[in-house]
Amino acid sequence: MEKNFKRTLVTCALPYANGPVHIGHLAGVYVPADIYVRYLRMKGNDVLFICGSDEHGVPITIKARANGVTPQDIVDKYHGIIKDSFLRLGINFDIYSRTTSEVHHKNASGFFRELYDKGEFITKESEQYYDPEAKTFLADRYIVGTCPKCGNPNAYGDQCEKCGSTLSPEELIDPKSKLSGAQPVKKKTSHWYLPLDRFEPWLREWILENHKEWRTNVYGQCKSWLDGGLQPRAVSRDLDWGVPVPVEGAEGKVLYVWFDAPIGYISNTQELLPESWEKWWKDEDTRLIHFIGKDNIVFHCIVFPSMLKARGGYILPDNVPSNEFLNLESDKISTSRNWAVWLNEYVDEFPGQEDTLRYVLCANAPETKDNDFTWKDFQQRNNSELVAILGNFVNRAVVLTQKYFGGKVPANLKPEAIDAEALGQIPELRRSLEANLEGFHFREALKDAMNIARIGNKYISDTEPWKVAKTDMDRTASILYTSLQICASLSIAFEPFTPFSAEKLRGILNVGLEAGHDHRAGEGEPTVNFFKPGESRALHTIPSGQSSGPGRVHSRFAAAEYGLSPEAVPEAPVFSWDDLGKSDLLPVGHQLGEAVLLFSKIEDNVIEAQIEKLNATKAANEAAAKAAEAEEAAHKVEPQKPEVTFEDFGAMDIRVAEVLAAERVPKTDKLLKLTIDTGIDKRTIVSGIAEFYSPEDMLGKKICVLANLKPRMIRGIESKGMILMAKQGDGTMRLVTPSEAVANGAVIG
Ligand code: B3M
Ligand code: ZN
Repeated sequence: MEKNFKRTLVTCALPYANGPVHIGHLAGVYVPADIYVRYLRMKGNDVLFICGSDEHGVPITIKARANGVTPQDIVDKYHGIIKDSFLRLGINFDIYSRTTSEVHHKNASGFFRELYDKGEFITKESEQYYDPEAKTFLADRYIVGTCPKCGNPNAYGDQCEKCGSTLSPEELIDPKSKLSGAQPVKKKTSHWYLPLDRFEPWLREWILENHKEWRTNVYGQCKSWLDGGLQPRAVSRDLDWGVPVPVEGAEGKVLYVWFDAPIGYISNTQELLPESWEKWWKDEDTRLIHFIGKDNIVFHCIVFPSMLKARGGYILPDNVPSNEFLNLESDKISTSRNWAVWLNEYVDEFPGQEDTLRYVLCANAPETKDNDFTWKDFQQRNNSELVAILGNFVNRAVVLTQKYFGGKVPANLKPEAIDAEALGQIPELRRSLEANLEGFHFREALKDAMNIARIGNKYISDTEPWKVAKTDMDRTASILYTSLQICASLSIAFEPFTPFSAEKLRGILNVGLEAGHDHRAGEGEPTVNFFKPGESRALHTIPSGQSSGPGRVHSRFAAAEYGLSPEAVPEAPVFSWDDLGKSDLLPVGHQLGEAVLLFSKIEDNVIEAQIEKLNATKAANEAAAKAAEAEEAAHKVEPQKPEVTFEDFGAMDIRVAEVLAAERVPKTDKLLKLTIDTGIDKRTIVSGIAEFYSPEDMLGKKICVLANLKPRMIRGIESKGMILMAKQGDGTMRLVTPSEAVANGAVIG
């Protein structure tokens, strides 16, 4: 059922603007999406690449409260950080906007209103927790209490982070509002629901029958949701942060964040292309692809499509590639535990090594199962793959050409079979690379690209031009000619994966690339990114109408743009994707650029510093966990003992007494010898309280004693009776003393 689409709309999950983006997000969503988009553009497809920040939702309001700032402050801060760091990693969205934008508020509001007017919603009244002091309804996250499963006193109304149980606020023991500390009360509230059950038969057919090609994890999740039966889902919330519900009498209610966020894809398209956005969302010839994380599957495959279907006239996703999770050093990535590699920190700490991260995250992408990121693996892949294979090969080919042929591509004077053999393997790898990219198998695709470099590296090692040069310059010329042709293919194949290095390589080879057109400049004629040979990134564009395929035409155009005469532009070839695998890409006599290193080695101390940073985080987390445990233990209460009779209790003679003298029992840590006045007599008691009280503390204290306990010899001292102590959950003990003046000998009971 392959359909020929005219254009492709690619969206990436909108990251929550309550923290920076980390490697888990990148590996799961943004790196693969960017690879895919770059590839399609190079193939000449018309692609629109949409993303933005998700700026509503309860976690943002909670973070704002915790920091004593407004939600707007939080989203302003993180939107800026996220946007900037994506750009610095070369994730080239056509637009990265935000759901607090005016366009989005209007659009999301309008979307709701349309469904409302069409009668697509049902309303339901329910009882929800309400904070009578703060006078507001409480989101589940705003209610804390004791977990009924594990006793954690700080469980949330939706989840216990200690034992991982999913909870509802009703289940919490002793629930409290996070806002005021007040005990929440149940109050009636009414909300709008999208009756997903109505869409179930249609969803079954659309997904289970017509999209069997979706990844097994995606298809499987959809199937289990559908098999479990769909329920109406609330699309509004009682909250003051979000898109207000555009209905009379809905004061204090906003759209549920998962209702408004996916509409953000449409809003951001509208913001970028106010005149022509509809063709991207309403024309059946547009292919829509959502790149998402696995925790977003239900929203993108079931809820959002139902919303679009209810609205009518919109296209639906053709595929929803979703990855599993990436772990960090064998531990789950966690924002709250700061267990992550943050993109904004990475781009600051590894300038010029953006591609290493892109490469490692793709090589290690959790496509079919959860995967682990380790700094050692990161170093290893950089040093023994990027540096030792790709970088080393290119460097040898170019440096030797500089050395023997003045940096000009030599003529193929003395070809041998091994040359054709090496070059002959590339077209097959290209086919595999394309099939893998088109099938969303990015790890495999990267292996294909890397295998081209392996072929080159092996070829140059086997042919040893540095030795041949001593005796046979004609043969040396052929070897370097062949090597440089492989380099030219690499400059094309690596553009989707490691765009900074691919561009550097084109500078070294002194060539250009047709990277396809984007829409960053907004409307109008699609344009072709022209990478001027040897010049740094992105540059200038020329109207696509004037581009007529690969060749030298483009450099002439560039010349004109730079005010040069076409003749002044050297014979610089400009490649397109279709050139990948050709064996005569670089013409004889073509002057190469400067031989700079493509990748640099990452030293042990750099990796150690990163591991050190994680260890510090781990230590801080452990200290915090310990403190929490101690706090919890202090509140732990022993279960009740078996029943006793009135008589059992009455048999005990408990009295108030006074400490007359106190000293340590020699050679013990725990024992105090006390002389006490019981009202009946003065006697000696040995008590194990020296850990908590010094002899001076005890002097003159009124205490309670069990007076008729059978005497015992302790360390050679006869102890007559026992002092009553209160033992706390953490094992510490405090004296039980009468709170008012009581005479010695007074009987307790
Ligand atoms: N912000 C959730 C997430 O980052 C959410 C994605 C929205 S996509 C419309 O997991
Ligand atoms: Zn729990």
